[in-house]
Amino acid sequence: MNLKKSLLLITAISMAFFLAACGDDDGAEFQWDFVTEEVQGQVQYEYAAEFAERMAEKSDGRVEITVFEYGGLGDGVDQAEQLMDGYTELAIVSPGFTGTMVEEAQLFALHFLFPDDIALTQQILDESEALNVELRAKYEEHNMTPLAFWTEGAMQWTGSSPLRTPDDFDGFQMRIQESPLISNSYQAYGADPTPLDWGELYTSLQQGALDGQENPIFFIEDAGFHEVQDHMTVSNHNNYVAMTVVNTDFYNDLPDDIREMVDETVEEMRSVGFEMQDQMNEELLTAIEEDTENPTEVYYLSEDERQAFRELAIPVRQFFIDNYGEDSGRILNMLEEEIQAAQQ
Ligand code: 6CS
Repeated sequence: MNLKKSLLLITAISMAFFLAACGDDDGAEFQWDFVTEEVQGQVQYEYAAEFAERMAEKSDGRVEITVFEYGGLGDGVDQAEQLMDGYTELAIVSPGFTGTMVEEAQLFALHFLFPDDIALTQQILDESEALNVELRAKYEEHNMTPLAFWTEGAMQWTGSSPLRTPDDFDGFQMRIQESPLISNSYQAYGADPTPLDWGELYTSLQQGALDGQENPIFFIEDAGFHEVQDHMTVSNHNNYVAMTVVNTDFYNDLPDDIREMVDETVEEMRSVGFEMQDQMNEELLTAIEEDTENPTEVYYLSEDERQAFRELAIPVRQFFIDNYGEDSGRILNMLEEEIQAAQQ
């Protein structure tokens, strides 16, 4: 992190503490910060806001949660680090941003791993022992406890040029989240991946510094990326997985009744979060298709076209096992077996 960013971060954290201290007057016994990587109207923020409301109600006002939009507390990596260090209590974290801390969590960067059926994917995320026991333990080594893994939708590509075959990625300047395995996944297609904070992405695409990016449809529309990209490819090459994460010490130190309320709310939010992303992804696909002011050609890859990408993506799994974390092979194999069983 550079000096300017560090100063901004310190100011933002001090402000948060100051506001929390001011809040003591209203009597809430527990005052927590819930940080998200998105802004109002987007899935993560709306999930956290709903979570906060439910906790306030359930606890009769004993728990007050302040929800933070993306932006005030640094980038995705900074936010994960603040949670790990206990500056914040709860966060929605994209595993991509923890790739250098929990190497095994990079498995979410593997393309064509989860089923195309998004409801089945959510069921796997809910029930997987590989994720909810094994990977959770890896995060807990870093003082972060993922309480839920949940989908924000299938990921699609946007580009300044059409993206239909691996050849179209040759030399393509692809924006990625800061995660080594996401980079490997795009290098396998011949692209030139560049990590960048999403806050700077619109301008980079607009100015042509980057050629394209990947995200779920709701995010592409809401962040306006389609306005500065002529093409969108419905590739369903991966699933955008987010995690509801708590600081481990904070969570373990909670009184039993309050911890049970947190767990109960996490359970309730599984279907609420799923519905939120489902509705937003559907509505905003229509919005992109009907936006005549900023026309974007929407292309649906055929199964044969997807197969050409899948063939290049499969060897990345071995690369992941060989290079990222001592338990990556064991956890990935376990997850692949769970996926297979769920599909039968
Ligand atoms: O592309 C990104 O970096 C952002 N995309 C989503 C769907 N949520 C937050 C994340 O930082």
